[in-house]
Amino acid sequence: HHHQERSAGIIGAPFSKGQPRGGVESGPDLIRAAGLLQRLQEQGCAVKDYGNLTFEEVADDEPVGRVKRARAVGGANQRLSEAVRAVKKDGHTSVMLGGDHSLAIGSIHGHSAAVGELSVVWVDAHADINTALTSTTGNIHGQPMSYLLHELHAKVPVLPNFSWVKPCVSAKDLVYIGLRDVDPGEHYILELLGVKVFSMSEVDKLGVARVMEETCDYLSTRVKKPIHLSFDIDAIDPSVTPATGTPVVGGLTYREGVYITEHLCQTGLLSGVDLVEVNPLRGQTEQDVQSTVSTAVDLLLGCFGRRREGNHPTDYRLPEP
Ligand code: HAR
Ligand code: MN
Ligand code: MN
Ligand code: MN
Repeated sequence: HHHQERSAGIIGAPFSKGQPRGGVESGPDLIRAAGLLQRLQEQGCAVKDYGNLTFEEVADDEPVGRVKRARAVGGANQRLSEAVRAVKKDGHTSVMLGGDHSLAIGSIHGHSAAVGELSVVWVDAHADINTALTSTTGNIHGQPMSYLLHELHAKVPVLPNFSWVKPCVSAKDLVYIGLRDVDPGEHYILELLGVKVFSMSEVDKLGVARVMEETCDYLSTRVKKPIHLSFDIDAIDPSVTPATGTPVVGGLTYREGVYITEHLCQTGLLSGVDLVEVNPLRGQTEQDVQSTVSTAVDLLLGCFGRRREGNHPTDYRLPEP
């Protein structure tokens, strides 16, 4: 059946300073150029494009301890948080096109500021839960969840331009899917907080259908909170989505990725989505970039009611001869 009741509010966040590789700031325009808006509309989804955010240049963004570009990342996320909050106030499901995964700080913060407590489904090869002090790289795209979790508040220093960030997610409301490259400090934190994790081992063991059933059972045991899906394209196997900054072998298949989005869509609770870490400069060939971008589009279509069995409008009429 038809889903005109769905509406997507799209925010481009062309930002790359949460990690060292240029190119990921082109993600939003590439995903749009691949036809995201038209294809969403064709499947009966209302779409409003809020355009791309612009970010201030920060002079003298010196490392804070090991953490790189804290001021730029803090400022960009503050702007993004306001933008996501506005999209939610307008009544849309927010869609944040990254950009690197540090942007989840502002996206989830703004989503929660608008609708209250969230469930977060984080689909990624990485846990992105390093604190500023456990991170060995200093890249903030490996840290966003640490700024958002109530339980880590006392372990996280306040970086310059981060004083606006207030933790807004509880560890019990977070589920990871697809992990296969987790740092020792991150593994310790996940165990300490008892976070629900479906690593690639669990995907292998249970299959994606059971992983999604268990994910939704787990998240809905108490009250049903709006779901924020933060999808890092590197969750998918690099044979399918090679154009990304930190590819890790052994990832989700295209079909498993799409299944995750279809299942979350069918809960009716999907309220905010991030699609991050598409980096055309990391592809070896044009085909690498094509495959990565078109997978990103298909994942987003799955979030808004696309079914592989096919769709038709509720008012569809067979032509009479
Ligand atoms: N865990 C490593 C770090 O903290 C690597 C993070 C990698 N990158 C991402 N995030 N794409 O999902 O830097
Ligand atoms: Mn339906
Ligand atoms: Mn990530
Ligand atoms: Mn990742």
